[in-house]
Amino acid sequence: MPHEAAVRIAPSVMCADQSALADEVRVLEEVGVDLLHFDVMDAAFAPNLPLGLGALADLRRRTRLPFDVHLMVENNDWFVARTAEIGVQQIAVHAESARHLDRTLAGIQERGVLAGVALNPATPLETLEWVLERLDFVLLMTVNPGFAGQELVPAALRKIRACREYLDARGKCVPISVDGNVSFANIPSMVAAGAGVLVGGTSSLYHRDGTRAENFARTRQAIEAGLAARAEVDR
Ligand code: S6P
Ligand code: MG
Repeated sequence: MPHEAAVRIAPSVMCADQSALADEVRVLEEVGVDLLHFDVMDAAFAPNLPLGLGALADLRRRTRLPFDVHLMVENNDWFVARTAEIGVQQIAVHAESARHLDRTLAGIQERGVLAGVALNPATPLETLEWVLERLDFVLLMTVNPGFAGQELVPAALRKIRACREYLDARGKCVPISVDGNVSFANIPSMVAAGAGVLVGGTSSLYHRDGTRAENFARTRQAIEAGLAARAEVDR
């Protein structure tokens, strides 16, 4: 499998204490996370409203970490314009809500932002076929969008593996982000299957039993186990 070896860690900021986000971002930067994952919803496409654009803009001024925005909204183009203005580094839009997916991805890239397509658990990988040229990354939902603390959907690992094979077969070395129940227990298999970015929520980075630093170390250990398993398969 010719995919990238480094696996990056992206904490899901909606899982933090929302009254202390500035401190939270400082701690995450100190422990060494790679990027910050922001779930932006409209209570329509996904039934929740965790983070507002004002908070996103204020946090943008407080850290150098790249911002990874996961849009779960109906009006993608409006949110793309607003979040790009804030200075985020990558934006994923859901294929299920984008009426003009190609145009929306082009609009993200024209603003100098990396463009990703997010797929719900039941959405086929073939949805990516005619936007491959626009794709900077793929975000695979391994739970149904809206909430933290859910169980992995049954087909999650099979889909990560299939997605890696699908992209590799087409010469697309772009990373696959995985989002939903990316737990200490699930990380090794997710990484072995080809996950390149781990969105960490209540089941890993925000696990209630550990500090952020302890959870980060456990996440790294789980990644190493996954990379070792991946190397075995590649041999
Ligand atoms: C859910 C959202 C996610 C969650 C994350 C929570 O719609 O896209 O980013 O915040 O999945 O992680 P966990 O470990 O609680 O499932
Ligand atoms: Mg997300």
